[in-house]
Amino acid sequence: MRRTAITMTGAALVVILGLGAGAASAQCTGDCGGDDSVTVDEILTMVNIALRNAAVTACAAGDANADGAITIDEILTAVNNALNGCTAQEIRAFYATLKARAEGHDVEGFLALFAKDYMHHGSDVSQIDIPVVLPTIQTFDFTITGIVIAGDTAQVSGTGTVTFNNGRPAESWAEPDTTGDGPGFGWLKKTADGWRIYGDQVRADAYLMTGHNTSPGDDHYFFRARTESSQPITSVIFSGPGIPDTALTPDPRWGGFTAFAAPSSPTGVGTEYSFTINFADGTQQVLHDTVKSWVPTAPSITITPGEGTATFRWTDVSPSVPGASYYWLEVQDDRGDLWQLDDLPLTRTSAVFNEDGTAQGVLESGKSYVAAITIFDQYDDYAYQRLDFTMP
Ligand SMILES: [Ca+2]
Ligand SMILES: [Ca+2]
Repeated sequence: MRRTAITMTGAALVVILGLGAGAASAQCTGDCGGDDSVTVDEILTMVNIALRNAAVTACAAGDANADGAITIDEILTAVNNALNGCTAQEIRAFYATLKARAEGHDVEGFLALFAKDYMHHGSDVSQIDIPVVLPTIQTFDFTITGIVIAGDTAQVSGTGTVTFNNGRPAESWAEPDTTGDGPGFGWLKKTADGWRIYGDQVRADAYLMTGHNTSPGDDHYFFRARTESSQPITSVIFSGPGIPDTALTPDPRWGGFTAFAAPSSPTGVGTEYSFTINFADGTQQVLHDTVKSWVPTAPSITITPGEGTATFRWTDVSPSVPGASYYWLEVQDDRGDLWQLDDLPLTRTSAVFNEDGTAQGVLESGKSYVAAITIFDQYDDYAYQRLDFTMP
């Protein structure tokens, strides 16, 4: 309707005088009066200026690039603001600033665009590695497809794409990012300093993986529940169908909190489990994750010990594992991890102890060890087989 009004302006040119240059302080193109909204009257004023029926001082806020003239693109921006509100323009400008600071490798300036109480899936701003990643950014683009404003917060949907100057493949992501993988650029909050990245305010990341132990004589399915957070946590309870409520405990190997729980039988894909997280400050959040897959089978492993080394061979079961992603070989002694090969391609079916020189010890004659081969799928759900072996 407001667009129609503009096409009629030729018949209704009204010069509105007396709106001072003070309105130029408004960020909103076309908001001649500085009240944070653009009205049809204000657009008519801009049209009059463009037709030279009025001085640009009649609507300094319409002259977005301050060149003393009002052009069609400035009128179109004002129309957009009339339709979508001035806040949308502020938010678009915010992402332009984000892009400029990212591509300018301005670490301090980029960090300043995060709210002080930013929190996204358990990560605060110190945990998203901006000082490390920003200098490697070539281009940073964010295409906005929608803005929903609620009070002093905004939920922005769109797509971000980043390219890198160090050969790392380009990355794209969608906002709102509900997976927790991204930094939560789609959640904004208006602070005294302007719009800032706020994150989803979820104070922990909680996720459920499924496991399947296929070791001889010990074939069973289980859940591996994990939480991670930048916030101190006092306790986490994992609960849902088929398992007793299970307390997570601090995970010395991977950090965060972990628990294993075995259902009597695998629950269906999509079954929801909850994580009741009690934070040290007395607050609580309940997060959820669902069963995404069960890996039906693990490779069979055979071990051929030799003089100070061992050869591990396994069957490639990836054709019978939907979304199979990679293998992982681990060797442990009685103290724990001795050697591991991570993220092995599915074409690999053998390895020789310490072929990459990363073992934390040697295989000693007469001692017993454990080897495990694990296959992971696209969700990091997994199945493994373990075997003991004794060195000759
Ligand atoms: Ca106005
Ligand atoms: Ca202009």
